[in-house]
Amino acid sequence: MRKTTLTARGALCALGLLTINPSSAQSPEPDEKSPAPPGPAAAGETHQITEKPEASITTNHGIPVADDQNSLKAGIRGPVLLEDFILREKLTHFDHERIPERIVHARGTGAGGYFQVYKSQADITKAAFLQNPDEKTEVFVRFSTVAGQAGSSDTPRDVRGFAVKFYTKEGNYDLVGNNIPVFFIQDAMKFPDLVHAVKPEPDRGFPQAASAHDTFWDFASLTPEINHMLMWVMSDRAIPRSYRMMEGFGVHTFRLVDAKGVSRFVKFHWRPKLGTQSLLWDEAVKIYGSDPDFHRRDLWDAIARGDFPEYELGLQVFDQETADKLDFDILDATKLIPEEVVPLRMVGKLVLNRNVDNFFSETEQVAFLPSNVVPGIEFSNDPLLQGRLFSYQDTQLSRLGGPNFHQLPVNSAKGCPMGFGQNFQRDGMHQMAIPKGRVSYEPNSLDQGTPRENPARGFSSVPEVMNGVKERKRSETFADHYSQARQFFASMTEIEQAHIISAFSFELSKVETPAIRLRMLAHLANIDAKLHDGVAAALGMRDKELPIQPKVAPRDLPPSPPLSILAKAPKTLEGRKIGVLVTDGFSSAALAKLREGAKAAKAALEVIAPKVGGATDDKGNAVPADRTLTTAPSHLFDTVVILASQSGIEDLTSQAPAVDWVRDAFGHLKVIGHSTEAKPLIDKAGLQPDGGVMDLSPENAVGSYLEAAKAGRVWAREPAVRRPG
Ligand code: HDE
Repeated sequence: MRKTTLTARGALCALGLLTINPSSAQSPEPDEKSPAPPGPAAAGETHQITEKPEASITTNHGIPVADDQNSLKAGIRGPVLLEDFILREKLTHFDHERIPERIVHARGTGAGGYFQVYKSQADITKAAFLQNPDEKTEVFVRFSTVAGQAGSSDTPRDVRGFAVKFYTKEGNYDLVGNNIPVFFIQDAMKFPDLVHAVKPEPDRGFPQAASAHDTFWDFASLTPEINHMLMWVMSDRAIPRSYRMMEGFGVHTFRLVDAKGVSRFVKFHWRPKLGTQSLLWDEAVKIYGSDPDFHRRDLWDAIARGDFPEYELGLQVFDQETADKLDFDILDATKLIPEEVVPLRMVGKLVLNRNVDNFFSETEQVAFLPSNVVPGIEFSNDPLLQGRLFSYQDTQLSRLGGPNFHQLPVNSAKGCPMGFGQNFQRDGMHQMAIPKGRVSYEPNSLDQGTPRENPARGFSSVPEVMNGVKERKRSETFADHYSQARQFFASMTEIEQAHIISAFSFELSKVETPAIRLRMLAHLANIDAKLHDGVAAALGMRDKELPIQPKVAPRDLPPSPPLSILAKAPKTLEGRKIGVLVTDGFSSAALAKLREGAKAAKAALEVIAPKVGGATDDKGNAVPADRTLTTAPSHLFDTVVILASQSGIEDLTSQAPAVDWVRDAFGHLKVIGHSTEAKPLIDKAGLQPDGGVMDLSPENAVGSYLEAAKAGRVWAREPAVRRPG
């Protein structure tokens, strides 16, 4: 039965506030056990009535509503009366239910949880939430795609947002990052152009959630600083398997300041406990259609079943001397500091253990502001970051309708006693607080109880000498646009390199203007010959481009293995999903062994049957299905099993969805387990079984299958099913 969220009217009136409190839910709802009583309006209709005043539906002004089904009319078949304030209020509120979606990162999903530091970080920062390992700081996290509108799908090729709001004792700290450690551009001045280029083209309104179109690549090909980021976006990082299996990065260089006022530079990293894993492009495309909510469902389901996603916070802390030795500028957001140069210090864990109660109130209304920092954390002069410090506050004014958006529950500083903030700012749209007294200014002598400045604990910026010529220019130290792009490609495994070549080829094949494709090929030639030649061959446009002369000649930097996902992929099924396709008469013993193994490996297992009612096993037991063949294609699972019986296999082999199910699983490089009886389906799909296709009938075969599945995809199969390009 659905949870009701009606608030007791008495409490509502007494507080004068609309506190939505599920635990006070009293309104009866119909379910199979308690059918709703017939209402007064029309015999035979079912709706819900109550005689308890505290359970009444009311208007927004607290007036109880007698009939929520019918409008007030002049004559039963006559026109509706303007007098009907109940109808007018209901429609007016509905008409204004939507707020503007985010200009970027419109599609996302959120969850609550906590952050806990492993041990005091007092040697590098005075930030209160990084001191006490016994203390948990409440957080709200929102993951997102960037380009698509709020109703788009979860799995396009795109950057993912990874925004964390820490409700600390010293106010809210927002670490508003992405799953990629560098960015497209170096200066905030170019952000509107970048976003206009990637969003649907303005005349036609498409494509949705896709960079594979002319305006994006036109802009990209004319913006050399974008090249490093393009390598990441064309890599598997841009198609994560799950928000639970994705790294996060603060991108910019920030500063940490300790209690003595010593400041050091820092880069922020999030590392998922489940390891980093990506989809294959063909999977991502198919998931786009079969489950557009793939990532938000995955996060919701994991939290709901108690598998709380966890991430470690890692810091790269370095001083000015180290910064001076680097061959790039730490203020340039298109560059990263390899872990070999400045290693990560793992300082604490983030645990997501709460699904939201209401998507709109929390996930939609949350407002992240990179300008929200607490004492002990400060900004660098990165010009991209500096622009962000303005933009986020500004965008909330139109998105959330005024200057009091910080009072929305999800945005309020709930970690500290001040909640809504404590100062002399007043009034404005949607003011929820009722400040008392005569004094709304400072300094004042009329009310000694009003708040005062706090030089000891208050936020103060670390002193920094500033002198320079006022000029609108890009620093020469930002000019090397190719070396780290080349380093990224060189750090990938062969498989990952092939995927990057395929992604460029796919995207550029969708570009209609040949000159744009040629300009991009010229950039790729500056990055890596293998990359260039692979893409040029796939486009069929070899040797036609004019060279682009880099301002700074690209250098060969040493490969950095942590940049590769596959090089550090964990061998585990934890948090992954096994899909088991069954037919009537399937082996109950095999399913039991699979369930046991899945449990031990902390994997989820779903039973898929041709019909939603389930199937009957070889012992005559009815086994319910979690999903059906058509609602659960194999691309929704990490590994699959076909437990068909002799009598059931004939039906499966005659159905295209079943043949596609196994063919796709093979094409997506999954480990496939099957009963001996299921072999005809593999033959029908025309597959050449390899070591990743395993008969589960022999003794111990289920154990071997689970071990093989822990290794992830059967990468050795890829050259046989797909070539780069
Ligand atoms: Fe954002 N960005 N951004 N961005 N960004 C927004 O803020 C902006 C940048 C990021 O889940 C907007 O509240 C500018 C880098 C995330 O609610 C907007 C510039 C990084 C989210 C905005 C950048 C990000 C946003 C849209 C260049 C990674 C979603 C709605 C100067 C470090 C937060 C909103 C959420 C959202 C502006 C560049 C991450 C328009 C001007 C770099 C994760 O204010």
